[in-house]
Amino acid sequence: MLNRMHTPGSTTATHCPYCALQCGMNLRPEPGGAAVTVEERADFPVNRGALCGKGRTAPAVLSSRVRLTEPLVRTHAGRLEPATWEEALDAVAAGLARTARAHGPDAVGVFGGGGLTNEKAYALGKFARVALRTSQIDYNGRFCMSSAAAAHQRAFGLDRGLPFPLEDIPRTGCVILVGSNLAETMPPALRYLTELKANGGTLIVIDPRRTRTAEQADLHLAPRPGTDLALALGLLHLVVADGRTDEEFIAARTTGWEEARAAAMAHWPELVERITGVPVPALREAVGLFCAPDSAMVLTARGPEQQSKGTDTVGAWINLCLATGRAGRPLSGYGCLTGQGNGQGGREHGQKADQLPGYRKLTDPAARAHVAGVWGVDPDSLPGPGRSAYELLDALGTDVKSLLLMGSNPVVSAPRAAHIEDRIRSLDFLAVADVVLSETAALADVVLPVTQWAEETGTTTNLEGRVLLRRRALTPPPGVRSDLDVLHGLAARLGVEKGFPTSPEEVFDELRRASAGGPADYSGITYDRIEAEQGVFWPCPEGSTGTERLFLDRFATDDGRARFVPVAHRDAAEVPDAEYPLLLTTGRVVAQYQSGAQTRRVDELNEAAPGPFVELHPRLAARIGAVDGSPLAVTSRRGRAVAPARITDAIRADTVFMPFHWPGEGRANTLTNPALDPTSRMPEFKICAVRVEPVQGPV
Ligand SMILES: Nc1nc2c(c(=O)[nH]1)N[C@H]1C(S)=C(S)[C@@H](COP(=O)(O)OP(=O)(O)OC[C@H]3O[C@@H](n4cnc5c(=O)[nH]c(N)nc54)[C@H](O)[C@@H]3O)O[C@H]1N2
Ligand SMILES: Nc1nc2c(c(=O)[nH]1)N[C@H]1C(S)=C(S)[C@@H](COP(=O)(O)OP(=O)(O)OC[C@H]3O[C@@H](n4cnc5c(=O)[nH]c(N)nc54)[C@H](O)[C@@H]3O)O[C@H]1N2
Ligand code: SF4
Ligand SMILES: [Mo]
Repeated sequence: MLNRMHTPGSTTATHCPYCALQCGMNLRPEPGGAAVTVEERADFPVNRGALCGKGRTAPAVLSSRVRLTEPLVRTHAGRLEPATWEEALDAVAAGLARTARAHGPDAVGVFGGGGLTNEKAYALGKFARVALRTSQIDYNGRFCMSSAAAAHQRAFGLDRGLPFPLEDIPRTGCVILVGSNLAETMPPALRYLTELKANGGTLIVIDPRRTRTAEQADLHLAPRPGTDLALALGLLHLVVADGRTDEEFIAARTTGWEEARAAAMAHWPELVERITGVPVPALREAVGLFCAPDSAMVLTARGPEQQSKGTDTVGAWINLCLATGRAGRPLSGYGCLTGQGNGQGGREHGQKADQLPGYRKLTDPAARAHVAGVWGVDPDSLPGPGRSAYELLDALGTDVKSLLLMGSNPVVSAPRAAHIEDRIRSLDFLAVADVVLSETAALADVVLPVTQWAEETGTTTNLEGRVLLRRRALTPPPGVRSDLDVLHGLAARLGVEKGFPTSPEEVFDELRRASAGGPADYSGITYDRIEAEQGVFWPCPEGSTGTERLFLDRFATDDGRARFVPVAHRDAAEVPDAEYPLLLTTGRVVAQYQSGAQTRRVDELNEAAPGPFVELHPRLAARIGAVDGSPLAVTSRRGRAVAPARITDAIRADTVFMPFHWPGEGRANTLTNPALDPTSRMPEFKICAVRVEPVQGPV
């Protein structure tokens, strides 16, 4: 085993705490050793030294001015006051145990996050099932890529975001990028698209807004939000009508084509134009660009996925790839750009409601037996599947009376957030482990201050399925402990003395055994190998060198064939009407991250993106009398938000856009619709019906 302690004064090679690109960076300790500065790490292939502003400024959140450095416990007077770790952990264990005693184990909930390392996500899932014996665990990844995950499973029998490394992108012939604004959400990855174009490849971007990403496109289609399913079906219709299907591939490598073809043929181009607002000639142009070269890719992100039909929508894009033979072949395929730092690994190791480590199913008796064996418990003692994230949050205060939360800030990021905030306030007991006093942590009975990325070691799995090692570069302040320490301390207090080690590498070794033989097999991956090889791609069974490219010989289904799924367009859960005549869509800006809990504490990022706004088209602005910079009220069936107008012709005139990074009156999620996709249970963050009007007088 390599010595993973850093040498004082030397730099440590590690990864950014934020998004799924997991850019490599070097951290250099400042004199005195209490802080670090970020330096370029040119040898890491994904970003080759490039970083966005969030990554560059990430050390600001390590400084004690903005972070939590001691546990807080709510007093009888209702205030959060400093406490010792013993007092805080005792209070959490007592709070959770009290609920379980009075109402049964399923009255205790656990909510995790896709930013947690693999080790933490694994330990949290085990803690829920073994120490709390609750089925009620889910995580914010449900809000992120769950529709793509479900569609992946359905079509390919396996869910890894990208089936190929990013380095393949510049060498394919055409990329269709659906609802991804990666110029803002993964800036260093824009290089792959510029290189694609330099190599003669073409880029099609599908987004209701002309984003910085769309500006790079050879062809930009701007459909009405919520109509991507019709758009994909319309393209497939044209592919069939023009005789551009790959019959040999369909016959050799797929099943279910006849039904999927029939479903697509019901979506003729003029109908699709009417639904999407994209003119037929533009549809034809897209088909021409996609089908002309020998290879092509479709990449989706949250635009088409965060819909109440996200799974079917991604399924339609996969059908297009399969029908044209653009899957399971070099430089071709469908991929999903995952979002959070460990958006991929966080969905593999058991913090999801229906899942055991290694992407095993909680309902599969063989999976239960294997994992129970590793955990040293009776398989029958493992609970069954629980509720999905929104359903779990919605049940707080009624069926679920106490909650342990690690790695999410739902008061800002959950759909229908005012209602969820009420639910959280109605809990008997809330414990939050965080690095800062987030809006959700501020409501807790106990707040546990934890170590951060640069202060601890652990693995993440980036959007390519590449397992990476974050290394400890800095000694944490004395008052904080790691999430693994927290789970160890709580388990012991709940009577489970063994099985929750605090060493990340020990947890990883157990995760390897628990995942062995499962779909996401990590058993052949070690910290030493990751260090030596710039990451290892899963699946990686013992003795394997890892799998950079999936599906080249066979898909991961029982018969090795990809499955077409027949899908048909349907409306969003809410469509505009006389009272709410416009569509609201939501998303991100480059300088803020997620609920903003971390990035809103960095001066440089706040200067670049100081607050919420409502993006709207000049025609709409003229119609309602909106003035650039003046406050607009946006009202949906869930509530009302107020933020300044930002007038731009880069958005459709029937749609307004708000970023979701801020709490308070500009909170976009006050408005959003929690209508769920029936398969993935993804809420419809990207579409709801609203009314927009200038605010008269003082706000
Ligand atoms: N700066 C920054 N970067 C981030 C994050 C962050 O918060 N800030 N978060 C990370 C995470 S967790 C994630 S999940 C990723 C998300 O990365 P992206 O998916 O790129 O981000 P979004 O802005 O949510 O959505 C992308 C685009 O979808 C478009 N869109 C809206 N509605 C529709 C629709 O109906 N159809 C289509 N086709 N497009 C639509 C929006 O206009 C937007 O430009 O970013 C990661 N990177
Ligand atoms: N309207 C709208 N809403 C959305 C979206 C959208 O596009 N539109 N996107 C959705 C998506 S894709 C996502 S991923 C979610 C994200 O939204 P959230 O789930 O709220 O994610 P973050 O803001 O990253 O919250 C992470 C919290 O955990 C803390 N934290 C960071 N690292 C650690 C750690 O190692 N341990 C512990 N214990 N805590 C840590 C951070 O300080 C922060 O408070 O938002 C969703 N909400
Ligand atoms: S692109 Fe993502 S991983 Fe890279 S520096 Fe920015 S936030 Fe960090
Ligand atoms: Mo996400």
